[in-house]
Formats: sequence, C-alpha cells, structure tokens
Amino acid sequence: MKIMNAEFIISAVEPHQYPSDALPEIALAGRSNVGKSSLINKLILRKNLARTSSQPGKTQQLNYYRVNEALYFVDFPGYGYAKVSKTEREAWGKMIERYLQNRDELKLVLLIIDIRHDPSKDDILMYQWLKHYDIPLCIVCTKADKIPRSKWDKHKKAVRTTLGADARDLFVLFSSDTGMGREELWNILAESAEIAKEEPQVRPES
Ligand SMILES: Nc1nc2c(ncn2[C@@H]2O[C@H](COP(=O)(O)OP(=O)(O)O)[C@@H](O)[C@H]2O)c(=O)[nH]1
Ligand SMILES: [Mg+2]
Repeated sequence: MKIMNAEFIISAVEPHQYPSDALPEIALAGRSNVGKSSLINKLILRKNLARTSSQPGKTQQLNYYRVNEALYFVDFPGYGYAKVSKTEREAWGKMIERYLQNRDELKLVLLIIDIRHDPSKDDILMYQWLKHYDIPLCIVCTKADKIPRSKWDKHKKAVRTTLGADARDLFVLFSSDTGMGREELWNILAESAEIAKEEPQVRPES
C-alpha cells in the first residue's frame, strides 16, 4: 500500500462526532501499551502521527486517522489500565459497545495482542463481543521481535487457545520495530475495506 497521505481527524466520544463521509473504518482494540499507536504509525510510515503515549489509558476517546482519503483507522482507548475507575470503565464499555453495535462503516477490528503474553480477560471479552456482534476481526500479535523466532509458533498457539479463537480467524504476526507483517496486514485491510491493494495507474498528463 502506497501511503499518499495520513492525518489525524478527530477524537470522538459521541456518535455525532464520527466522520460523516462514509469511508470504511478499521478499528484497533487492545490493552494499554500493547503497541496500537506504534502499529498505526508503522502501517502509515509516520514516526509519530498516532502518539505513542507515555500515559496509557489516558485517552478515553475514539481517535480517527484518515489514510489516502480512502479509509479510517479508529484507535480505541486501551483497556485494562489499573488506575481507571469503575465509572470510567463503564463509560468506556458503553462507548465501545455503541460503536460496535451501530457503526455500518466498521469493516474490521484488529484485536492487538502482545505475542509474549497470554491474552487478558479483557482481550477475551473483546473477542467474544466481536463474535457476538458478528464483526469481522483479525488477531494481530505484535512485538514479534521481542521473542526468538523459534518460539513464535508456541506463542501463537497459546494466544489462539486462550482467546478460544476460531481456526478461520485472520491472524497476523507483526512487529512495529522490524516492519514484519506490514504488507500482509495491509492486504487484509485493503480487502476488508474494499480498496485497491496497489494504487491505480495514473496516466501522465500530456
Ligand atoms: N520492540 C517492540 N516494541 C514495541 C512494538 N510495538 C510497540 N512497542 C513499544 O511498546 C510501547 C507501547 O507502545 P504504544 O504504541 O504506545 O502502545 P499503545 O498504548 O497500545 O498505543 C512503546 O514503548 C513502544 O515503543 C514492537 O512491535 N516491538
Ligand atoms: Mg496509543
């Protein structure tokens, strides 16, 4: 995927703040610090558009990034952050559930998991929510560079088993450090969003 442009659009809480141009949306869900911002930055080849935040759990909004005037990334607030109060947690749940239930533009959710650790209770709940609402998902195991190649298979299997994943679920091993999985993931995103994998041929102006 050739990135022509990428920009931050809005931090939305209420549905009326969501963009209204009907472009396909790819959402990213995962616990705080799992590497969601880094993954967006790697996909769009920007160092720091999606802020890799030092204060995990602080952003309780849906952050919209538009790529190539063709699709949006919707970065969910990270879950499982210890200092979040019960009230905040409930607000989080309501916002996410409302989005998942009603958003026609949503084409795919990337469930981001740290390859080194078994999925958390929140990861499992998110997986079950997505299945319940029948939303297409892709499990993305990130930070692959942090464990030796010889252990990838073992960890992949542990992630699948803990989530109770379906053998048909899309699955990508990724690293924001090395760029591993980037092309594979873009191909999945392009397919889900129904956009061309390669830029259309532009005829030189005569
Ligand atoms: N080695 C390595 N570090 C990563 C990777 N992805 C994220 N990180 C680091 O993990 C930390 C959290 O990343 P961030 O993208 O802010 O996570 P977020 O809270 O899910 O948005 C940062 O220090 C990143 O540099 C990866 O694939 N490999
Ligand atoms: Mg982040």
